[in-house]
Amino acid sequence: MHLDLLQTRLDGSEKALPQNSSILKIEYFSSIISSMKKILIANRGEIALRIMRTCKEMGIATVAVFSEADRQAPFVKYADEAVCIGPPPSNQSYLLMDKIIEVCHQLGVEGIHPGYGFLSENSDFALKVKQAGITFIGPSAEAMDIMGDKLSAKAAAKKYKIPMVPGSAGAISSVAEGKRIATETGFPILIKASAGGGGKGMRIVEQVADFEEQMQLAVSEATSAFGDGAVFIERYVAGPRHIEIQVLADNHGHIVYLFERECSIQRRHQKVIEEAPSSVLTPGLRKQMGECAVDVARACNYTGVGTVEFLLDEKHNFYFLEMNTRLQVEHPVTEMITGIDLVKEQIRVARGEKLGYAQEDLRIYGHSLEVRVYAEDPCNNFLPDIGRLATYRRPQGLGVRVDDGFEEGMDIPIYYDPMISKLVSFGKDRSEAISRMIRAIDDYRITGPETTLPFCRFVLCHEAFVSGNFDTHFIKHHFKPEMLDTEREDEAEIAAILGAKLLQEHSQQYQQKAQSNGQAVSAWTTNRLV
Ligand code: MV4
Repeated sequence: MHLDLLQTRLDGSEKALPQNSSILKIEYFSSIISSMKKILIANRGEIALRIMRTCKEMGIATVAVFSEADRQAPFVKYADEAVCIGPPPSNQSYLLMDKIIEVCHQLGVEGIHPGYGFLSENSDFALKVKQAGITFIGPSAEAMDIMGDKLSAKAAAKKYKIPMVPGSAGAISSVAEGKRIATETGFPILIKASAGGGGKGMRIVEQVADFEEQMQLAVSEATSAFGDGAVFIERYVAGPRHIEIQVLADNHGHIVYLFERECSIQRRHQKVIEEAPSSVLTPGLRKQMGECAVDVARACNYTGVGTVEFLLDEKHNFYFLEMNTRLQVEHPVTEMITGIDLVKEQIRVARGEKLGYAQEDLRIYGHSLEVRVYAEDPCNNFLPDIGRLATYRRPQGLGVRVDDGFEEGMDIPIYYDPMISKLVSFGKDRSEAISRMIRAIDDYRITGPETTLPFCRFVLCHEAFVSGNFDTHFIKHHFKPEMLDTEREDEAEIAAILGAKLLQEHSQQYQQKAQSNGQAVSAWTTNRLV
C-alpha cells in the first residue's frame, strides 16, 4: 500500500504526514507502530496485575519490578519479565526512581505505568522518566505540580467559574490575618495545609479564641509532614458528601468526564465503599459537576485520567476541593458503568492517540459498588491483622469482579498497605448491585487474618446506606464494633460440634438399646439415626 493512502494515522488522529521524504514517512509510521511495545509497571499487588492484564489485551509486553517481599506475588509471575529491585521497604525498592529507569534502559522499556501510591504523583519522577526518553503514562509533571498544591490548584481553577468553598484566597501569612478571614468566613472553619490532601493536616476551628493555637499546630504539622507550612482557610461544610468526577483528556484538547463516584463512606479518610453513579445526583447536577471537572482539567492542561474531588452540601451545592492526578483505587466502578477500560485509555493517550468518543457518546449503564477488603480487625480498632491467607477463595458469578494480588497460602507482607482485594459488584440498578455485593461477601472465604468484610457487610445492610441517606460521617454516626456479626464462623463451628455431640449421644443410646435387646450391632450401624 502506498504510504500516501494512510493520511489518517492508524489511531484515527489527523496529524499531517511528512510530505516530502519517504524515509521520513517510514520513520513516522514505525514510530506509531512501535510506540510502547513494552511497559514497565512501577507498582505491586492488585494494581500491577490489573495494569498488566490490559497490556496483554493490547499486545504490549510487561516488565514487573519487585521487592524481595513480593518474589512469590502473582503480579511477578504474570509479567513477561520481572526484576528484583531491592529489599522490602518501599524506600529501598518501589520508590527508587533511578533504579527503575535503569531497568527500563536495560530491557528496552518504552513506557512506565506508575499505578497509584508510590511514585504515581511524584512530578520529579515524571520528569526524570521523560528526560530518559521513556513515556510516563500519566499527566505532565507541570499538571501534577499545579494540582499537587491545593492553593495553586484553586488559583488555576479560578480562571474558570468553578464553585469553591468560601475562605482565604491564598496562604495565611499571620495569625491576625487568619483571625480576620476566619471571622469574615464564619465559624466553624477548617485550616488546611496547601501541600496536604486526602484530609492530611486538616484542623477544625469552632471559635476565634481557638484560632491561634490551631493555626500554629497546623503550620508546624504541615512543615514537618510536607516541608511546606503554607495553610489556608475554608468554611467548614457540615455533613457533606464526597463526590468525585472521573475525567479523561487526550493530547489534542479533547476532555470528557466519565461521570461520578460517590465515596462518602470513609473511615478516617480511608475509603471503605465507593459506588457509581451517586444516588443523589440528578442528570442536571451531574452535567454541571462534570463540566466543572472538565474545566479543572483544562486549567492545568491535563492529559490522561484524573479525578476531580468535590464536596456536596445538604442543599446540593457543590465545591471543588482538589484533583488527584493518578488512576484511583476505585476506578473499577467507573469502568463497570461506562464499559471503558481506564488503563487502556491511559495507554492510548500516552501514545498520542485521540479520544475515540465525545461526551454525547457516553452514558451510564447500571450501577456498581466497590468494597475494599483489608487485612484489618474491625473489632479491634481496625488494627492491621496481617499473616498467612490460610484459606482464600474468591466469590464468582454474574456481576462480581475481584481485583486482588494474592493466592491462597501467601503471606500478606507487613511493609505495604494491608489491602487484600477490591470486591466490585455490578447490577442493572443500585439494589441489584447491593444484593450481589452482599452475596459476594458471603461467598468470599478468607481465613488467617481478620478482614473488613463483616464491616463492609454491616454498612451495606444498614438502612441509611440502603436508602442512600448518608454523608461522610456515616461510620462515626452509625458504627460500633459490637454491631458486627463476626461470630458467624464461630457459630458454625459450635453448631458442628453440638451436632457431632448429639449424634454421638444418640448412637450410644441406640447401641445400649440394641444390646439390651440382645441384637448384634455392626460398627457400620452405630451412627445411624433412627
Ligand atoms: C472539607 C470538609 C468540610 N468542609 N472541607 C477531607 C479530605 C479532603 N480531600 C477534604 N476533606 C474535607 N474537606 C470543607 N471546607 C470535610 C472534609 C472531610 C471529608 C471529605 C470527604 C470525605 C470524607 C471526609 C471526612 C471528613 C472530612
